[in-house]
Amino acid sequence: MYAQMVKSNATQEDPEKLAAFQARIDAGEKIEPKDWMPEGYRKTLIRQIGQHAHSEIVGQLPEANWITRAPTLERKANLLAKVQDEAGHGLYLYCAAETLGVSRDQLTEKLLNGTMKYSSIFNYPTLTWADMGAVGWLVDGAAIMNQVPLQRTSYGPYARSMVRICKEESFHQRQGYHVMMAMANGTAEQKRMAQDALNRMWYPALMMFGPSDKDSVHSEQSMAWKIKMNTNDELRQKFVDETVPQAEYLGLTVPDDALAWNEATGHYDFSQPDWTEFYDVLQGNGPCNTDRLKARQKAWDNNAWVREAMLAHADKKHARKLAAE
Ligand code: FAQ
Repeated sequence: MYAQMVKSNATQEDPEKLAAFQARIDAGEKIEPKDWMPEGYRKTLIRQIGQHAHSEIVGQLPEANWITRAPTLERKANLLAKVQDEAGHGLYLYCAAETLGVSRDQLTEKLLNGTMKYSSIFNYPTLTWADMGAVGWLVDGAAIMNQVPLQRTSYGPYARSMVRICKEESFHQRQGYHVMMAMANGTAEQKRMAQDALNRMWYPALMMFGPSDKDSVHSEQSMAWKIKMNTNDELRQKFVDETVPQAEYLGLTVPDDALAWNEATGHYDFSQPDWTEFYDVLQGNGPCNTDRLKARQKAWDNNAWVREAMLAHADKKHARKLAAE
């Protein structure tokens, strides 16, 4: 429905401009902030980049929850650095969105009033230290799978922000896998915790790639505009193919009885996540939706004075400048 709306909006725009724009995309050129772009392209980017930014910021919460309980100083330093990186990713992405004419405040308001989403994965709880391993390994692993191709996306500021983000996500994935290696090779209880974390995170990680291609609303238009470089199912399959051998190396079992290597396709066959659960989480009914939004609202309210002080300072500076002219 949204894809149809985007298309019909686009047809109201100058067909020559639209054709020239599409030709630039097809030729692999980057679109920059001051270039002409169809309104649907701008809106789609704001939606995707904004949701991505919100995910990075909300995504700090499940891991921040464990910083004070990390088992060693080294693990604490790694986790702290990772969580700080996620804040940085959010900022690069909000900046990229700002180049499209939307402010960070406007995007935050939409997050808080529920009109903008963030990734479903962050509505699941992190119950044990092993979850810090599973989040790094699986959640950052899925994020990288999605984001590496986005380094070639057609919008310049988005593509450039992805380059740095991907470098840092690789460290995140490695540190998560390192935690999983220690747990999986530790005591029987640690191995049990590692398996339990994999059991709980596997399907939510698969959901991160979005609904199956037949149900994806935006993929077709977003791929034509190179805002997305792959379909949701392509990336999900790639993730499964790369992650299953990593689970085997850990001596852990992926919680899917139907998982099997398929010689004919050269890929793993696997079970789809429960899509009813996915849409339920998107509707706000996941285990942690309320807590996550409450935490963001609290941070927004508590930091109001900082925004006001900055604005007052900017207003004063502006008034002084005007008086001097
Ligand atoms: N969660 O038509 P499609 C990270 C929505 S990585 C929530 O297929 P699209 C790093 C979708 O928005 C996580 N909503 O949509 C980190 C649309 O609804 P709308 C963030 C989802 O956009 C790690 C509807 O369903 N990564 O945070 C989800 O073409 C560890 C229909 O779906 C990105 O955002 C979902 N999983 O494809 C941080 C990457 N899936 O907007 C901290 C960039 C779909 O019409 C710790 N984004 N929906 O109301 C993308 O590549 C795309 O936006 C997809 C969705 C693939 C997520």
